[in-house]
Amino acid sequence: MKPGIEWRQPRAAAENEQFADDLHAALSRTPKAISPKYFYDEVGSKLFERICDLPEYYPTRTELALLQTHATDMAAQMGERVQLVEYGAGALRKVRLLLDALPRERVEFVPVDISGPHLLSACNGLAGDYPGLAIHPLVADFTRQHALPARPAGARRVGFFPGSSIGNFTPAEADAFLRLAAAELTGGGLLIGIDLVKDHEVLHAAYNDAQGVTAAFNLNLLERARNELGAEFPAGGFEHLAFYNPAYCRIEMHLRATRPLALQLGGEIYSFHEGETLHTEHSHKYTVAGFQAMAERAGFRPGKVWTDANRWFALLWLQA
Ligand code: AVI
Repeated sequence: MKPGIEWRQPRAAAENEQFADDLHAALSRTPKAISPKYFYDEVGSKLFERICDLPEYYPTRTELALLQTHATDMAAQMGERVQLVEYGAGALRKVRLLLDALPRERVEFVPVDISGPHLLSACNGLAGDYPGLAIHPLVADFTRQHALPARPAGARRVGFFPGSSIGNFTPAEADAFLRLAAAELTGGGLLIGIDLVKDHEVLHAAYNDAQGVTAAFNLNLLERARNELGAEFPAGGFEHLAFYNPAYCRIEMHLRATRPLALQLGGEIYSFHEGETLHTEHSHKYTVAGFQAMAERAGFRPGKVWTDANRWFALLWLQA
């Protein structure tokens, strides 16, 4: 680990138990459904990075372009002295554009992520490229209560939640996250990326890429269950399914049984009929006005909005 990074301990064993409990619960309910947070082990995080570079997956490059063009304006909303908390930090690629626009000696950076090894390697890379930057990584599920380091004297606490990761929450989870963020960012604000409602063909292609990287990302959830929890199921028993559901303005990802089969987990047997699915993710698409109304109900005051010429993606400043 590089000097200057204060490391907070991961809780790996507890996380594994949680995965087993959640998978049992997921397979017991009708329809079967699990939280997408279990995509992101080390393999899953790397597959997600590959998704971000796919030609069909427009959100990452569109958001990066918005950050490149408007980082100075975004940084100006944040203030002079900032404790910058990135929720679900991942590869720490986008935050660099913000950090470049903020005075380094007056920023403390707190990346929060559930995947410890991935966060550690991303922080080491960042520390090498930004000498002198105070970095305090925190391994945690940021949707639950977590203990952020105290705010440095005179600093505003500002959240950064890019990538439209909020789209992966249910509306109730999104509301709960926004309320939690509004409370812990009081006096500061939140810069958040959201994916906008658009042509269904564009959306369908983004989640059904020609190289099959999204399929591998989805199927990795069951590979984790096999490797980490000893789950047993037939090879080729599940396939990737992703489609746009206009009733809920969301892409849905599922793992679909290719034939009638049994999945064994910790002494329990869960049967799937042919075509039955385990729902693994939804990815909500918003309108700017709809999202701002939700943020306002949670305690934010909507501010500036930056969007691309196609209006495919937006970054929103929300005052807390
Ligand atoms: C992380 N999240 C915003 C991605 C999305 O687009 O919903 C996850 C993803 N799933 C499939 N491709 C990308």
